[in-house]
Amino acid sequence: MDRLKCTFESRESTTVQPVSRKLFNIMSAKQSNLCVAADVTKSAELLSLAEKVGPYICLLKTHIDILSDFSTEVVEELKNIAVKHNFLIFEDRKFGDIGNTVATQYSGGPFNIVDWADLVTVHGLPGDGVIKGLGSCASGQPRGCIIVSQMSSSGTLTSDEYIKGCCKMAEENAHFVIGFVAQSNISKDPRFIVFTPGVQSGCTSDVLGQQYVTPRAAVLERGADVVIVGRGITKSDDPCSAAKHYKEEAFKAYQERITS
Ligand code: 5FU
Repeated sequence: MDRLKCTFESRESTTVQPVSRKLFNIMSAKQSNLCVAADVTKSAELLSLAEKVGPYICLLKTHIDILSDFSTEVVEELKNIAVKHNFLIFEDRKFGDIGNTVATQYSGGPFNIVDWADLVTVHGLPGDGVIKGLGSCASGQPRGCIIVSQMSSSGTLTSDEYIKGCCKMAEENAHFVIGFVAQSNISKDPRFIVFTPGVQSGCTSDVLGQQYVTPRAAVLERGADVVIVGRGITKSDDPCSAAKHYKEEAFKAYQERITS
């Protein structure tokens, strides 16, 4: 079974990983493969954005450490909004240290990420101790991670060998790894979900090395399952309509892909 040709619905039954299953289910039910990168710096902005884009997304991605006024209340409120609009929460923490350190970062500190984020990102660089460390904190809650295998930024150091290593790590730790952040079709395995950031229509880069492709190119040319859109939505005059537009574009491209 080639990942690119399977429906999200059919892929749900290829895995027992609880967060993957839930995400496939949401993507099919909401007809959305859009993740919004909610890169805002105030809690009120984060909650207001989540309410506006909630109906159109399968996932909301946070960088919780950029909030200048973080409190446990904001994540409680975010969890309520996620339940209300049926999306998952994804903290893009990019854990990249030894297992023991990431375990304490995940389940402690000011953010206690394991308590509220369904998904987090990890770098493959440390080896699979990073995954085992995070997995040791989940204590029965449905949690998972995504391996950052390729980045969207110019000059990224992710060689082919590195990417292969990340894929092997995912296969060997499929109870906790649900997929990859990638810019190309790095895995045919229908269990794994490919998330592609660096997506925006009508803009090809920013001034700090970010590189963009359109949602259509991400899904049809690069093999994205989920497109991650940040400023294309958050900086738009109307984030709600922008989210609706990206949702429709990305899902249409996915439908074309599975039927072509
Ligand atoms: F792993 C990656 C990557 O390779 N590129 C990214 O851009 C993650 N990102 C994140 O996606 C980045 O940290 C932002 O949160 C988001 C992209 O935001 P933009 O505003 O659409 O450029």
